[in-house]
Order: sequence, then structure tokens, then C-alpha cells
Amino acid sequence: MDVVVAGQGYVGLPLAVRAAEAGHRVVGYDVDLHRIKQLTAGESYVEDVTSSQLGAVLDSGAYSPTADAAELAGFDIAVITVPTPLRDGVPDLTHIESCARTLATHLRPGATVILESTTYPGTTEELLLPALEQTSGLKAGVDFLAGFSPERIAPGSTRWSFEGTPKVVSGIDAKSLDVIKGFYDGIFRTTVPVSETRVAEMAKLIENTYRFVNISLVNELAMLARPLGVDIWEAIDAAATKPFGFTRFTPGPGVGGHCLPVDPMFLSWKAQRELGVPSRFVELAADVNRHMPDYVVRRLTDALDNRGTNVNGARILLLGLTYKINATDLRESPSARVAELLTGLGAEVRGADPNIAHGDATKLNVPLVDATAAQLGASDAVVLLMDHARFDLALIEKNAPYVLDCRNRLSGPNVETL
Ligand code: SAJ
Repeated sequence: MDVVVAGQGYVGLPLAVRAAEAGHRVVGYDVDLHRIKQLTAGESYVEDVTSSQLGAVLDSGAYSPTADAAELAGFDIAVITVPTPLRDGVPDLTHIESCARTLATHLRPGATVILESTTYPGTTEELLLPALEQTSGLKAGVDFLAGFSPERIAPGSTRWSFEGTPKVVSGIDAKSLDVIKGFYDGIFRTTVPVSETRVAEMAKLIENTYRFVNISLVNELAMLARPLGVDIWEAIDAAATKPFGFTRFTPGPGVGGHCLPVDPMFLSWKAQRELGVPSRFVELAADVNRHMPDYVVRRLTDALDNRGTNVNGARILLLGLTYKINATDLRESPSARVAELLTGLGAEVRGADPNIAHGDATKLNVPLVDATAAQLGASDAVVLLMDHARFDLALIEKNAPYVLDCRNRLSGPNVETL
């Protein structure tokens, strides 16, 4: 079939390439001209798609990237995988709306539109369909089909492959579900049909809200355990030996990324708007997670005080600036807030992260250095925020005068854990 995947990011590009490999003729549409230039040159910027995979579907003609909306004409299936960020705590669905209107100019009777972008329950029915109908003059469920299928990309995951991750699918009616399930059955090993689109929209939010709330729980327990004289890390490891009814989460310097800090807020925003009450769990979890950088800085200033060093003027080295271990993404990374707070207290802050290019650190306003013995030894304190595999942990233990270890990876008289 003729397939359009609108949005060629970490969700859209893997889907477009897998659909091309499954035999579809795929147009990868994105408004970012630089991305289209890279894709046309066979350069993948997404962990889950190698440049050789991209090159193969480009060479076969099965996949063609474009920023020209005219090339969307004639699609049988269009999948929307555009960002849905929060703007001042409010879901920003403008990318979905503008993409839907662009697709609608080429929407033909019998075609199908699928939304994958994470959003609040009701978006497909309340926003996507009207945008498609108003611009095309066609009627959903009569002239064209539609549905929602949440993305479940775990960037860089070695355990779950793209096609090996079960895919929840839904349609606005039985015919839509049938066509949408058939499309994904050709790409994913398992599809999970549900009765309506808002169930699929809600399933995605449940997945990530569950994770967000439980991370905030262990973060709060970490802050309580220390004054109670309990090693929270050992206690969590012991709890994790329970083979049922428990999932292991670990404390950290905060919750970053473009999924977890965002997705649960869609739920709370929708509940507040529709029901007049927010989700208290989500609001509390957000408060706890949002303040973990403050807790890290408080622990650090206490440690410096105990060593007779004033945080004002102290040389602090932050290790691991991305939002999660072994990631390259800086979005919503807690390191930015930690650096901002320490700088505000007069500390001289530097950062080290082998996963990011020195040019990327400008977003953090933190000078980047390498985690060498000299840099470690020249610091008054070191904070291990993300325990990237590329860090030499023994070198850190040996050379840092003091380390606040937010990941429980180090040991020694100069090491304290979160
Ligand atoms: N974090 C903790 N403690 C934990 C787990 C995570 O502090 O026990 C922090 C991480 O350091 C990071 C943030 O939470 O700052 C998010 O980490 P994450 O492991 O959830 O990674 P993400 O944001 O890439 O989440 C994505 C999600 N996938 C999708 O939304 C499709 C999530 O549902 C996946 O479970 C996760 O990937 C994954 O498992 O890789």
C-alpha cells in the first residue's frame, strides 16, 4: 500500500523504515528540511534505525523522505507521529492539528489515518476527526477510516525490539480497526486490539503514569530512609527479590526525557479541564520528581559544609548530563536544574558526559570537560548523575575528593549515595 508517515523522529522513522521493509511504498514526511536532507543522504539520526537499513529502503525506492506535502497525494494509510509537548503545563496539540490538515488536503475516500502521538483520551474523536473532515469535506467512518495506536519505543533498548514490542491498536469503528490491525500485523509480531480509540489513548498514559508515580515513590522513600539510617538501595534490592507484586525502580536526581515528565500531565490536565479535579497522584509525583535536583544540591551543600568548604566558590564536576543512562538526549534532563541551582549558589560548575558533543552542552550553560583524573582531582566535589557505561568508575572513586553518587555505583570513604 501507499503509506505516509508524518513526523520522522524517534517514533516515525523506525515505523517508516519497517513499513518499507514490509513491502509498502512509504513517504516519510517531515517539516524539518535538515532532517529530510540527512535522510535523503542515507544518514540515520535515530538509534533504532541504522544508516545501512535506511540506505537499503532508499535504494529500493520503497522509502522516500520529503518535506513537500504535494508528495503525500494518493496515500492509502497515513500515520501521524508528531511531537505533543507541554507548553506551560498545557498539552500542545498544534503539531497534530496542522499535520491532520495537511494530510486532509490529500485524503481520498477509502483511506485511513492513524494517530500515534501520545495525547489525552478523546483526542482522536475530538480533535483529529474534525480537523480531517473540515479540511477534506469527507466524513469519518463513511468516507475514510481512522484510529489511534500508541508508540512504545524504548530508545536503544537491547531487550525489546521494535517489531517485538506488542502494539495496541484501535479504530473509530470496526472497519477502521480491521484495516489498522491488518497494517500493524504486517510489521509487529503482536497487535492488541481494543474497543475504542480513547481506551488506546488511555492505555499509553497508564503505562507511563505508572512509571512516573513509582519513580517518585522511591525518590520520596530515599529522602526518608537516609535520616532513618536505612540504606535505601539495599532495601530496594531486598524488596526486588519478591518474585510477584513488585517492580523495581531506583531513586535518581530527577525524571527527564520527553515521555515521563510529560505524558502523565496530559491525564491530569484532561481531568482538571473536564472534571474540575486534577489527578492528585500525578500532581504529587510531579512535585516530588521535580524537586529531586533541589534535594541533590541540598545533600551536596551539606557534604561541602561538613568538609569545611563553602558551596560559594566550590569547584563542582557533574558526571552524566543526559536525561538517562547511556542516552544522548538532554531533554528535560535533571542535570540542567542541578547546574542552575549550584551556579546560583556561587559554585563553579563543569560537566562531563561522553555521550554528548561539546557543542550540545550549550543548552545547559555548563562548560564541558572530560572526566579525567586531573579534572576529578581538581574538584571540591563530584556528582554522579548518570552512570553511563563509558565512565571509568574506578578512576572516579580513586581521584574525586568527594562524590555524591546518585546511582549507587561507587564505593569508598569519599563516596555518599543519594
Ligand atoms: N528513572 C529513575 N528511576 C527509575 C527509572 C527511570 O529515576 O527507576 C529516570 C531516568 O533516569 C530518566 C527518567 O526516569 O530520567 C525516564 O526514564 P525511562 O527509563 O522511563 O526512559 P524514557 O523516558 O526513555 O521512557 C521510555 C518510555 N517509553 C515510551 O514512552 C514508549 C517508557 O514507557 C519505557 O518504559 C522506557 O522508555 C524504557 O523502559 O526504556
